[in-house]
Amino acid sequence: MKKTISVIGVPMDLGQGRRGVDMGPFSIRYAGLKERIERLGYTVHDQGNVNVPQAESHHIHDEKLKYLPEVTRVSEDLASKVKDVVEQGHFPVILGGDHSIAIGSIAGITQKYKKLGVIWFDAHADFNTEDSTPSGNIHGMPLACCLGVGHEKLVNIAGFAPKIQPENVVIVGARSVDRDERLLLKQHGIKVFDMHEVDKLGIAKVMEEAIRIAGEGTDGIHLSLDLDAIDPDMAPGVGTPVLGGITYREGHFAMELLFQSNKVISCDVVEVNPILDEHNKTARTAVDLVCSLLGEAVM
Ligand code: Z70
Ligand code: MN
Ligand code: MN
Ligand code: MN
Repeated sequence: MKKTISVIGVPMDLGQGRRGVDMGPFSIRYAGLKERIERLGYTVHDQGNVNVPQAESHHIHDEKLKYLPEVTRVSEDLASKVKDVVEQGHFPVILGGDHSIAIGSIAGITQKYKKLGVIWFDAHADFNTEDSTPSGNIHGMPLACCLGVGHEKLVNIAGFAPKIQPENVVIVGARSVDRDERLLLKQHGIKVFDMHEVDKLGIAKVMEEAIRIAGEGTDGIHLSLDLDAIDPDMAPGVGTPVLGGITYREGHFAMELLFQSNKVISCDVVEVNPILDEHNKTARTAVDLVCSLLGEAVM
């Protein structure tokens, strides 16, 4: 019996400065997510969207942690929804919204999968704190928060910290990391396969290592897929496109290797912004990648 997939939308744009990423869940659904996954033989439950406050109705109180109370509230809500679906044995596919939603999704998943491995596919490292951030945007902080590094409100979502251990975490695709953020990564011993590493070793070797780091001795792997990891030619609809990313084919091959590992238990799909996109290309790339992750190419 195939796993049931639960889709949860999080129309979150408060973790960064550009409008439109709150429409990510709609654009990914519009690109045919449910139908495409059903065609692979899975049952899909769309759980709808988590409620996210409108930016216009709130103001920024702390320039180093923009919309902290609102992001905290959404994270708690998302964590409890994700916990419910993993307890039912479903595979959650959480649709952003900006990457700050991973704070809540991982807080939900780790209530069942206590020793979780995480593969963070991203052009960025998302390892800033309120002290290191150049922007005050919380979407630059979620990975650190999951490791217990950062503001106590964000670190303690769902009432416990840390959610994950540095030895089970790996970043793939990085090519835009801030100077202080780099020091934090080193200090906490996080393995980063940046684009230099992907060029040098090839995506197959990088993924083999990533699956080992996140998969060995853990209860499962969570894939946190930021579409800006993919090169802007196939993923132009993101807040900060960075040249020199993962190619379409490398992305698919990585997803296929993850499927074959049989260890992935959940994923986030984040930073798709249809306002900045070209005819929903980025959402379509996202759906294609999720389908490869679920075994489309190798069945
Ligand atoms: C920078 C910051 C960032 C996108 C994450 C950028 C963060 N490191 N940008 N995802 N698109 O502001 O913390
Ligand atoms: Mn206010
Ligand atoms: Mn990110
Ligand atoms: Mn990013």
